[in-house]
Amino acid sequence: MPVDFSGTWVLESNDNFEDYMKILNIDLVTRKVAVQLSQTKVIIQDENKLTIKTLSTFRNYEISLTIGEEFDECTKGLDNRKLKTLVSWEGDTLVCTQKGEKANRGWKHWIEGDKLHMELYCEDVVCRQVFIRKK
Ligand code: ECB
Repeated sequence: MPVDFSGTWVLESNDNFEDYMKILNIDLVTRKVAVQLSQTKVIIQDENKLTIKTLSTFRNYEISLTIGEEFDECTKGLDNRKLKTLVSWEGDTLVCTQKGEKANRGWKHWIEGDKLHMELYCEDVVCRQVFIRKK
């Protein structure tokens, strides 16, 4: 296990989230609500098993997976698409590819100090999120 992402992480900055939602065809009213939200990531990492909960006052989203094994993801409550998802290690970075209707879709997570970094990408759009570890 290169790095342990386990913990509770609170959103500190959310760069370009609006364009990420647009490229996923999220409607205007939902975007206006979602862009204002604080998000909290609760991550449980146990060997090669990973649970990531993304929590907010509006909607929650949770995935559980085995690193290195492709699985079926349905982004229920987000853009409601079906994906073939694979999460792997690239050094100390967790890299996710989400194969489906949208090209070049995925995300990356890495840790710098007490910050959890995330890049969410789809087609030519990149959203950058930074979370701070909750004590
Ligand atoms: C779940 C909190 C955000 C709720 C936003 C509600 C509506 C917006 C609809 C779609 C926007 C697309 C994504 C929302 C952004 C973050 C949610 C999880 C993104 C993700 O794939 O996180 C991975 C990696 O941490 C784990 O699922």
